[in-house]
Amino acid sequence: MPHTRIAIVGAGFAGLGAAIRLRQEGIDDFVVFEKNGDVGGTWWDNSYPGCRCDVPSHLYSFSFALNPEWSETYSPQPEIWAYLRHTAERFGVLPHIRLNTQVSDASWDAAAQQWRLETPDGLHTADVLIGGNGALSEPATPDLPGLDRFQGPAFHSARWDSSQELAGKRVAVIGTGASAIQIVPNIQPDVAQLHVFQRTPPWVPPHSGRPITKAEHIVYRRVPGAQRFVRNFVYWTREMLAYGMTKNPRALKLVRRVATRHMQSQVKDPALRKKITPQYTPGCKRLLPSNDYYPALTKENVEVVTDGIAEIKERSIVTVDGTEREIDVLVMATGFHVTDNPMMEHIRGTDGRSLLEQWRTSGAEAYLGTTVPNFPNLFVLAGPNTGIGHTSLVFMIEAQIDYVLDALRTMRTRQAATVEVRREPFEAYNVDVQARMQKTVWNTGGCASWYLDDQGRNTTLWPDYTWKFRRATRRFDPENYEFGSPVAPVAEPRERVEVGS
Ligand code: N01
Repeated sequence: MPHTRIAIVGAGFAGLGAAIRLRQEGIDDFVVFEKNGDVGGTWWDNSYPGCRCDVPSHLYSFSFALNPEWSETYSPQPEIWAYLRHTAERFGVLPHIRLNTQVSDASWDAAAQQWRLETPDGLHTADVLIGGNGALSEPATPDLPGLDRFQGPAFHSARWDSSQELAGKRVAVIGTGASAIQIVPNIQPDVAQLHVFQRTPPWVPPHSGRPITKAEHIVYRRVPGAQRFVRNFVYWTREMLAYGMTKNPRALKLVRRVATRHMQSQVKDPALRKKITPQYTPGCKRLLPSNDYYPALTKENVEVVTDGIAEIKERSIVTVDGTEREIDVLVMATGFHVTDNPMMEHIRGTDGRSLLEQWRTSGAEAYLGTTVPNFPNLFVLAGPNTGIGHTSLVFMIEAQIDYVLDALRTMRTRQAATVEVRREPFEAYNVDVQARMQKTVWNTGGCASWYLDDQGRNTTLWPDYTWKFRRATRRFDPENYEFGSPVAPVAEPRERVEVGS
């Protein structure tokens, strides 16, 4: 059976970042399993019109691979994907990656002290498992009566069907989240009619994105430290938002004022304004900066529908007020399975129970978002309570990767075969996270969001400044872990996988 010291699941920012940093540590005995046909994770999955990051690129990139060539301050998806592909190549991790290889199950084998991974190529074992499969990887399609009866093209925003010509068509977009507000202005000029089905309006402040000038490119290429200076500046200005979101939601009044003025300047029709004015504190759901979303809603071929959807028919959508709208194409910009990510069901720990089963009553919990009792040698990247609503997730992922590398070093120096977080620090940590969460805008802002699980518990976001997470993960803390000694040598020699160059 093929065996590596480490197996990584996913080749997005998290999995690639881990792979690169392992190589930099001189560790080559690892493999990355990626379900898609190429690297990039969410930046491979999402290719809908107008897809771009809403965090500035200087910050939304690896600290060890700044890119002086970003064309805009907020990069479009093709550029972010190309950056990830190029970075994977540049740091020599491509030979480690098995594309089109979905890990369908991962179980801890207590006797062998290994993870057993089921892949389409058969079983693979690894001493250590790093989960980089991402929170926004499983599209959620709405549970609408009659959806399967629809006769025209219907697809999720993260599975955009570019073979479908939208020009001249009647299109429905369900949802008004981060994906929808980028799709709507980008398809509006081409389609005959656009029905935007809104359940909850977003707060939309002005967008500050702009092209990066030639002069800036020259400076970034030639002046060491210039881009890092801008990155730090962006980081600290973004961190100021964390004060309002996590400490004092009243401070978000300014955001409310700016976003309200933005809407008033772009939307003149009072009836439309009324429909799209949110009734919750800004930041409770993700803030969605845009300069072209509101103008698109005011166009003659666009209708914002706020009546709930009662039924989908072969060629139409019927709302609860009985109105039937004929459509040709249905776009579901309806988000992802985050707190109910199906992968949780397929990772099994010491007692054979899955993460889903372990988390059923408590909700998703990990120590520093990374390690879980009963799941030895498992490190989850972008795990529970590591998401953020105001800055770059790459910052959090890199902090976790440093922590994992230090854990691996500690295992080596202690000659430990296993490492598992102790229950007391794990519980104390999660009590503290939830206590801090009570003050945040996500819990007090009066909205429902994908940040909360079905018990209303926020298991997704980090409830503080991100530098505090960085500080907490800077060094591995062996006192909070149990270490296991190696078992007796395995009788049969194991087949080693040749990976890496
Ligand atoms: O998904 P969402 P998303 N009937 O869950 C609605 C990242 N991201 O793909 O608000 C009718 O935010 C739902 O309504 P409601 C970013 O982290 C980043 O847009 O629940 N409507 C909502 O309007 C983001 O937060 C970028 O009432 C239904 C929408 O669908 C995350 O991905 C770009 C419905 C879903 O919004 C997810 O964003 C894109 C139903 N049955 C994504 N079910 C950038 O960096 C759901 N909705 C720019």
